[in-house]
This record gives sequence, C-alpha cells and structure tokens, in this order.
Amino acid sequence: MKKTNNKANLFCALRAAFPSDLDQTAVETISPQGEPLFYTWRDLDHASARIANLLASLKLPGGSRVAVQVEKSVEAMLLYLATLRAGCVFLPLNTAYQSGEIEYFVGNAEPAVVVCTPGNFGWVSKIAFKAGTQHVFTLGDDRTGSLLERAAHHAGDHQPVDREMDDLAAILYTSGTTGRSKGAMLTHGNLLSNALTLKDYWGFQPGDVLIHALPIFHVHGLFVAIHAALLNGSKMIWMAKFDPGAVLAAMPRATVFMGVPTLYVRLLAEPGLNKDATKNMRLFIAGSAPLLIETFNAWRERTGHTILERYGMSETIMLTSNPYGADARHGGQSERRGSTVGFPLPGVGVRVVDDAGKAVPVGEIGNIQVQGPNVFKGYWRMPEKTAEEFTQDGWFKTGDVGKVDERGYVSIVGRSKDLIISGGYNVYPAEIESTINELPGVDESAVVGVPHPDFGEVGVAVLIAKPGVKLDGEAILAQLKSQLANFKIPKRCFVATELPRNTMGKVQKNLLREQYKGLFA
Ligand code: MCA
Ligand code: AMP
Repeated sequence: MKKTNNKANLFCALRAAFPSDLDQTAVETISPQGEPLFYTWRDLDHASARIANLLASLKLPGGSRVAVQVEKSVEAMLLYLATLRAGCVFLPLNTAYQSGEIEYFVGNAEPAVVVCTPGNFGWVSKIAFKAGTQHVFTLGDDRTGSLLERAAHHAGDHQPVDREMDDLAAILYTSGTTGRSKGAMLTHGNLLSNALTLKDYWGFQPGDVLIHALPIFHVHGLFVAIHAALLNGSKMIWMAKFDPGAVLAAMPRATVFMGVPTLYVRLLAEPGLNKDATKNMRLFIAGSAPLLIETFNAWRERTGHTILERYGMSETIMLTSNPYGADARHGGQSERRGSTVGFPLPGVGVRVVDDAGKAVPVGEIGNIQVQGPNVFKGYWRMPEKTAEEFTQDGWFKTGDVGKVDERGYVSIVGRSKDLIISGGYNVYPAEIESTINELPGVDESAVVGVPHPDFGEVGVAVLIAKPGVKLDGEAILAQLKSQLANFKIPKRCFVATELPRNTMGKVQKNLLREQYKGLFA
C-alpha cells in the first residue's frame, strides 16, 4: 500500500481536528466493572495506531474488509479508527445477529479479518474460516481479547494509508424488501463530506461535549455521532448501553445528545427531566425513525428545548435536517418544525416525484429521490440492484414517501418499501415471513408493523398453518429467536385461518395493520 498523499483518508481529517493539547480527556466512560475510565486524545491516537499497525502487519490486500461484531466499548471505536488508518474497509455487525445472519454477511463480504467477542469466538471463527477469512481476533467490552493483546506489541505511531475520496471506508448491510441484505458501500469522500456538513450545520463549537449512548454498528452512532464529536475535537461521554438515568445524570456536563425517538420517549418517563436538568445542553438531535409530534411537544414543554429532527439512510448518511440556526438558503428560517425532517443539507439534492418519475408540485406527496457527495457508491457485488435503485439521471430512490412544503421543509409521510422501524432498527417483513414460512407446519405468513408506545412501531405476525397442523404463536416466536436478531422477532404472533387478499391475490397488509393497530395502545 502506498503511504503518501493521504489527505483523502477520513482518519486524517478526524486526527487533524484533535485539540493541540493531546492530554485533555477525549472520552470518559464507565467500565463494565463500574470504574470510571478516561481516555486522552493521545490515547485515541496511540491505541488506534497500534491496532492499525497490527492490521498492516497482516499484509492484507488493499480494500480488505474488517468485519466486527463486538459489544460497544471505546476500544471498538478505536478499532474503527484503526481500520480507516490502515486503509481497510470497516464492516460493523449488530451484536443481536444470530449465526445464520452472520454466516450470510461473512460469506457475502469475504472479510480478511473478523473481530468478535471472546464468548462468540467458537461459532464465529468457524463461520469465518469456512468463508476463507484468515484472521479472527477477539475483543471484549472490558479491554480483553486477542486483538488488544496482539496490538500491544506494535508501535503507537502510524502513518495513515493513502486513500482516494472514492475508496471504500465502510460497508453497512441493509436489508431489502426482497432478497437478502445488501452491503451499502460508503467511501471516505461520502463520510467526510457529510461529517463536515453536519459539524457546520449543527453549529458544533469549542467546549461541546457529546453524550454518546447509541450502538456503534449503524450509521447514527458510528458515523453521525462519532464523526461530529471527533471532527470538532469534542469530548464524548461514552455509554455502553442507553440508560435514561445515566443520560440525565450526564447532562449537566454535556451539551449535545443524539438519539432515536425511543430514547426520547424513555427520557420523558424520567421524573427528573426538566428545564434545570437540561440547562447546560445546547442541542438535542433525533432521527432514524419518525419522531411523534407528541414526543416533540412534550420535550419542549418539559425541558424548554426544541428537538432538532433529521433524516438519513445507511446508503446516504444524513440527507436533511431541521435548522440549528437561521438557514440563509431558506430566507433565514430557523424554526425546528415537528413532524418535519427540515431542509436538504447543504450540497444534498432532494426531489419528490410521482411513480412515473415526474416532479410533483410543491406540497404534494411523492417518492423521495436524493443526490449528493454523501450518496453511496453502490451495493457490494450487486451491480443490478445498484442500477435498480438509481434513476437514469443519477438520483437515488430512497423508498421513502414525502413532500416538501412551500417553506422548503421536507416531511416523510410513509414508505414505498415494506419496512418496519422498531426502536430505530429496521425490520424487513419479507425476511421475517420467509423465516417463519420455513418452520414446520407453516403454510404462509404476513408480518406488519403496528404502533407501539416505546419502540414506535413493532412487528406482528399472522400465520396460516398447513392443513391438519395445529400451531401455537408463542412457540413459533420461540423458534424464531435462534434464527433472527432479537429486535426482529415480532412482538406477537397470531394463527389465523386465512389472510385477507385483494382480487389479484395479494395479501392486504393494510387490513392487518388496521386489525392489530390497537394491540399495544
Ligand atoms: C431491543 N428490543 C427491541 C429493540 N431493542 N425490540 C424491538 N425493537 C428494538 N429496537 C427488545 C429485545 O429484543 C429484547 O426482547 C428486549 O427488547 C430487551 O433488549 P435490550 O437490548 O435490553 O433492549 P434495550 O437495551 O432497552 O434497547 C432498546 C434501545 C435499542 C435502546 C431502543 O433498540 C437501541 O439502541 N436502538 C437504537 C438503534 C439505532 O441506533 N438505530 C440507528 C440506525 P426479548 O427480551 O424478548 O429478547 S441508523 C439509521 O437508522 C439511519 C441511517 C438514521 O437515520 O440514523
Ligand atoms: P436504514 O436502512 O437503517 O439506514 O434506515 C433508513 C430509513 O430510516 C429511511 O429510509 C427512513 O425510512 C427512516 N428514517 C430515518 N430518519 C428518519 C426520520 N427522521 N423520520 C422518518 N423516517 C426516518
């Protein structure tokens, strides 16, 4: 690998933003044993260099994937930074994924390196070696495991590998309405351009402190949150898991919080959430799922802060945002409006079209298409799928349905893709249905999303048994648990005699949604 002209390597931009006093605290956290831990900027630099040197010592071909399924820890973030430094491609995997899901991702991405928890080494390494992976390391959330043991033998300085803007930095798997998951390929240029835009648009400033309470295997926690903090040289208060009490307790020492709507719902249930508890905070940002207007209003009422809602996708990182301050592109409007996702970010194109691809008039509903330096390079090894998702003139079809009002605010009003967003995680009914349909005695099934007070939306399964077979919904759910990540498991499963169908024979999911909409009210 060449080691010159490395300015396009995203790590270089992040590293350049570290404060000049490297001995300041960059991250504070609590160990799994409950002891406070502090990492300086120098620690982030040296520890990520050691891991990058370890990766370099493996003499991997350029563009090698590093697949990672580990619990959240500061070291897991350092592994991400090290992967960028080393010029490899980071492939984060949700810790809830079961062996069948991991087997697919590893088989599809063919990573050169897999990092898993010490407890999962047995089954993960078996899958990895079968797929041709040469190196499997372990990383525990308590700084244990072979990755750090091996990295400790390497030097604490490392020259980031030369990368072009168009080179891959990460692959994020995202499911589809049909077929298996697709790996969205994000480049150094995609990530850097979006991070720079967000830092500016959200007014990141000296002295900001971010509460980081999201998982780091998806865009929100991994890119939006970490890049914003690092690019601003901001300290992070790092939480391995979201705990509303701990977040509330950290607010007097913090200024920015990012969360999916469920996190806001749970914080609102804390009696201590009030104006006084949040007075040091500058900005609350929400996204990944629709923020109910009730939550938006309740938050303003209780804290005096107006949540800034934004919208994005794994394929595009962030697309739109409500304004932080006056947006000169929109006549200086600065209002954060509930039930909208704000304006297209600077440099991002958003258009709303009808099914024939023709632009709809202002205020009318249509399909959202987007364009910009943040839009991904394509799906990993799926050129046909990539081609299908782009228009002839190069716009990406989001699958979201929405409108842009006369003031320029974008609203998402639905989705043309059959997708359930539960607590900020995406669940594709097609995947759950095909897994259920494989179970003994099942003839067919339908999975729909219904409102849920905590997760926003959850899946409910309705299935039909084969003639003469008696099935039990609870037993079906128990069987699914060994095959699918826990958040994908429908919260209820009903056995019916038939599914409602239209004259074309298509299951009428809207009728099922209507039938079960009050289940969790
Ligand atoms: C946990 N459970 C869930 C979910 N999470 N069920 C449905 N939906 C969920 N999201 C279930 C588990 O299956 C388990 O059930 C029980 O709840 C307890 O699990 P546990 O892990 O302890 O739950 P938790 O810690 O309370 O987690 C809830 C959570 C978490 C904190 C809201 O789901 C979370 O961190 N969500 C954030 C997801 C996120 O970061 N999304 C960003 C994607 P059982 O006991 O029956 O097994 S990036 C994105 O969407 C785009 C690009 C964007 O715009 O940002
Ligand atoms: P993912 O596949 O995890 O990247 O999820 C992306 C999808 O999340 C988008 O296509 C939207 O459907 C949804 N999404 C993200 N942010 C918002 C938001 N603020 N409001 C409504 N939906 C959102």
